[in-house]
Amino acid sequence: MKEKLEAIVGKTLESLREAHTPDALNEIRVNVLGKKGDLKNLMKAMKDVAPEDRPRVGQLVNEARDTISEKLDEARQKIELDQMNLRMKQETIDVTLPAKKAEIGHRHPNTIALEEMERIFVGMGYEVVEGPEVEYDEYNFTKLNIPANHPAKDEQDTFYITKDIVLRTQTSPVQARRMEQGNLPIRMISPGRVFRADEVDATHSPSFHQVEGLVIDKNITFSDLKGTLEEFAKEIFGPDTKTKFRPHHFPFTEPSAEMDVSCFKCGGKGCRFCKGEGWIEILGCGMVHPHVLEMCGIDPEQYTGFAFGVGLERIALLKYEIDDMRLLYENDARFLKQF
Ligand code: 2U9
Repeated sequence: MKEKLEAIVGKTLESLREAHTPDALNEIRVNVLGKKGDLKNLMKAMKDVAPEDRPRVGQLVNEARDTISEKLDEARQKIELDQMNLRMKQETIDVTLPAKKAEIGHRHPNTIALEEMERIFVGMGYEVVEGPEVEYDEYNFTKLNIPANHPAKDEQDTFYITKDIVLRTQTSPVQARRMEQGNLPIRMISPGRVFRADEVDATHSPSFHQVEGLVIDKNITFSDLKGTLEEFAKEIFGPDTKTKFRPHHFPFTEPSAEMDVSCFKCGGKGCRFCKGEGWIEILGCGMVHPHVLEMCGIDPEQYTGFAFGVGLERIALLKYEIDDMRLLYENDARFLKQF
């Protein structure tokens, strides 16, 4: 019996030396100490031991079990330590490496300019209304006094989805829809993306942004238009800014004008920035054409109104002195961070 026990202990210690994983240890534990393990099997042979020898043999079995348990525990601790050391080696962090910088984005110059414009007009009591970029030809052209075969349709040549549906060339259809809803008076601006079949260059892009404005009420006159846009110019380009209105033509306004502002670089004397003119063209505007009012369900005998349209990129380029529109679309954070 004693020899058998010593053989089991010896064999177990030998296999423990070969075991390098918790699974291997577990297997040894089950094979030796388990229900059907070597020690249990040996215990079954107790019945063959003389009764007077049984206590001594029992003690030997207990000692053998204790030794094996102890060695198993030691082996487990050693394996855990080895695994930990290996992980520590593999997962070492090089604290001398430069840390990865968290890149923080920046508001786009268009967004900064738009928020500035919204602040100015909301301050004057205007609502900000957005609308669909894909529009019916009817809302983009016809209701704005640009019927089929009108030459202005050529100027604003756009992308057709179907014969009747286009990518809008202006945000005016948003105002036309608002007018149809009634609920007068109206004081609104409609910012958004517009599309034209233009070639890309320093001042053109097939997709750009506009902010259009519309005021409809009783007794609105050209002086309301001038006062409002003068105030806007002073707010956005500085209090010393002067304005000049030149006659122009748009199908949807009558009379129509373009507004120039005095050059905010040279104060109007003429410099490289304003190409020696002293003035910079900013926006188009005019009194809403009575026929447009009518087509949008408003009685031109009772109501009048003014409208204007600004290229958002144009404002951003001027305000931040950027000389090429393409820079606005490259998404280069080093460029965008400057504004
Ligand atoms: C309705 C009636 C009239 C909007 C207007 C302009 C003048 C204008 C251009 C500025 C630069 C377009 O982005 S741009 O190329 N816009 O000159 N827009 S008046 O007039 C309207 C709008 C809606 C119902």
